[in-house]
Amino acid sequence: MTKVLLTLSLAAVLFAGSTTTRAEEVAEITLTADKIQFIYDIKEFTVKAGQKVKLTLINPADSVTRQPHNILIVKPGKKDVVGMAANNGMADPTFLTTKQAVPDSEEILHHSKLVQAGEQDTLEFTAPTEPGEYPYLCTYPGHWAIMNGVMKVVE
Ligand SMILES: [Cu+2]
Repeated sequence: MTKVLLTLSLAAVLFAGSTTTRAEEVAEITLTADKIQFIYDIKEFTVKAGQKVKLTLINPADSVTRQPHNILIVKPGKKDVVGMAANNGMADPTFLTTKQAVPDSEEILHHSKLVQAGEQDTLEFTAPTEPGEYPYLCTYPGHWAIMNGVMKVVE
């Protein structure tokens, strides 16, 4: 009888442990913009579907280009559409100020502000529940074609 109870309680502890690790663990990701090129230091990262994500973009204080950067996470396959919309955004005089270089597009899931050299911005969001490859890109004019990467969402 004692042995059965002991086995049951051990199973309960193991079960509780595994659920807390999976569902409540926050994925903390930090991307740093390059000092010279218009690229992020990380080309891809992986999160779990439905996981809480804390994503920080750092623009280094010793940036040589002094370029501002942002980060947008978009729907699968929509990097080019959003990038082109950013190119067109330049016609809008508020694009780099009020809009923070974020184009009007329904394909954008999350975005940061424009981060100046020596600053950073953190996005907190819940990862999509649908697994897939979600592109991220910087929509400061002229950057997105190379300043991009992929957030992989897995089960
Ligand atoms: Cu950029």
